[in-house]
Amino acid sequence: MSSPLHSPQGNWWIAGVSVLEKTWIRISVVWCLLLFASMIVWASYGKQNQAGPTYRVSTAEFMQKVQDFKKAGTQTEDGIIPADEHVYVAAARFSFDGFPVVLEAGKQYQVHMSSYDVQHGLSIRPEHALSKQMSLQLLPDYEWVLPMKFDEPGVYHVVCNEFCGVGHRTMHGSFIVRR
Ligand SMILES: [Cu+2]
Repeated sequence: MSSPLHSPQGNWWIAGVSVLEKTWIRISVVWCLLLFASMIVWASYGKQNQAGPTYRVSTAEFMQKVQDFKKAGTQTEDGIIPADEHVYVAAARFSFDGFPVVLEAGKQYQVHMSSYDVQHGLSIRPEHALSKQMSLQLLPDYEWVLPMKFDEPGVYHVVCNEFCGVGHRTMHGSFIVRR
């Protein structure tokens, strides 16, 4: 009787592989190949894929864009940014720039994002459903333009989800979505 508590006897290392073990190896190889092939399907049809183009941009250039966005006064009388408008937000150690952003529910916006220094995260969580979360990564020198639409009005908290230093936990922003 073989037990893991006792040393195996004889030339156990050249004993043939059992049929059961061979079958499981075959099944796992086929499964690996299937998953590998389905990456092509996910990449083509998956809804989880990153959307929107990314451009090279210098930190100074993007800082200017965010400042221009904040100064532009594109908000309507009730403080809401009109649909299809371009929104510029950035992350830096240890705060976000450009927030709070007031948008209209159900309308699409082109959100331009970047970082002024190191890699940061940008997680968006609705206050009314904190278990829902969208997590993005922001990189310095890249301007990422992502079309965004918030279906329901409310406050959507923005936090950094990429540890970026001692003040990481103080990084907050918000999208305020109104009807
Ligand atoms: Cu951070």
